[in-house]
Amino acid sequence: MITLALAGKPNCGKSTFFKAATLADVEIANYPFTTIDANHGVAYVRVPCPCRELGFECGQCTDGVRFIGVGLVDVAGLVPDAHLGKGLGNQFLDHLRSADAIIQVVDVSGSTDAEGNPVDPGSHDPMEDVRFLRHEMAMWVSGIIGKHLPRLARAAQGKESALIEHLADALAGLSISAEDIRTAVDATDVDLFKADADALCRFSDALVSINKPMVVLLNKADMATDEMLKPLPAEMIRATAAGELALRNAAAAGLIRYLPGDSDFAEIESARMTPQQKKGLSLIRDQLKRFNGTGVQQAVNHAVFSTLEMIVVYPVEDETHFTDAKDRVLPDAFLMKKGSNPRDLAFRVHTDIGKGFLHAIDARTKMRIKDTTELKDGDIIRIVSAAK
Ligand SMILES: Nc1nc2c(ncn2[C@@H]2O[C@H](COP(=O)(O)OP(=O)(O)O)[C@@H](O)[C@H]2O)c(=O)[nH]1
Ligand SMILES: [Mg+2]
Repeated sequence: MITLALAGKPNCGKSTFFKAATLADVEIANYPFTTIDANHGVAYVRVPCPCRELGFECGQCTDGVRFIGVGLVDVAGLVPDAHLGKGLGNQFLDHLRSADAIIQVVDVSGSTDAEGNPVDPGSHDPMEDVRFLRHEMAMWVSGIIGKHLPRLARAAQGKESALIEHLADALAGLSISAEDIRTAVDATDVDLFKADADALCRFSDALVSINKPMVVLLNKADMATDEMLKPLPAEMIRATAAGELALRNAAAAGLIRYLPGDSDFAEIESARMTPQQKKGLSLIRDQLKRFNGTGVQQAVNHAVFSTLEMIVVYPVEDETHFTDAKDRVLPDAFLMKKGSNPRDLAFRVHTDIGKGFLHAIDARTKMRIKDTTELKDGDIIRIVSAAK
């Protein structure tokens, strides 16, 4: 499963985001180090379900909206110099290992300092936090590489390709591949045999951005003025994790109708709401209008579809009725890397189906497609396999 990690300093709203996105019960409190262990949960990407476009109801989606699971890890707060063991130090960086991408949560209201302690709103520059996380990770990777490099360089006897292979073995625990290393070498022009500490940092920084791409979430935007937000890069997602959590709780309690990622909600039990609840919801509605949603769903979707370049593919066994053997309509939705082909899909369904792969059929056109055809987002595919 694709895994996203929530990283950032203490008190920026990671656990609030995690709880909202997973509806899991984790501690949320206004002091540093609330989350001591990484919390693993399941969040969802939101996509339009193909059943509506095809003119039927599949029974697997909510009003034509499909939610597909991705792993989410709530990494406990990182403070500057964590790579030197400050705060809870390397333990947190270790939690980032298996992540495919990182959602960096930033307190954009500027009401917490670099270590997450409450300060006057607007008195801390959020861009400082954006820079520090990348730096911490680069320094951490650089430390690991520096420890192994002299020995590996001797073993490689001047051959760069051998050194890259050895380094990939040493970094396998961080899910960094030889290909990632090669890309970082090419991007920085660093000679790994002669690299000094500076060059190694530069190289590590490139390696981290290739291997752990980041989406920046400007959280607590509800407490930030337009003037504070305006200068910040447009690709950074304006968000209110607390708003999303309140909406999901209200929806779970049956008070409102709201699907994660909606840009508005409908009140369905107005009579049951206290004046406070009404007021709270109305304030959240202002933020929904201001940012066209709470930013939580947008961040998960952005990480999966833009940053990681995934597509959604629907495998079926019967291309006429879009069903599986149990007559379930559009039973599965798989996230696959862009560039995947029908054979990759067959292996994803089952190793035996992959091994017995014969050909594939596009269920929309009922036409056979080549095993080398690149799958498109939203494709519905029947795999014909010798294995059944
Ligand atoms: N105003 C506002 N407060 C938030 C938001 N998200 C989280 N908070 C508050 O910030 C504090 C720290 O949140 P928490 O999720 O525990 O932060 P963590 O240490 O990064 O996990 C809590 O008091 C939250 O209620 C938000 O979007 N807006
Ligand atoms: Mg926390």
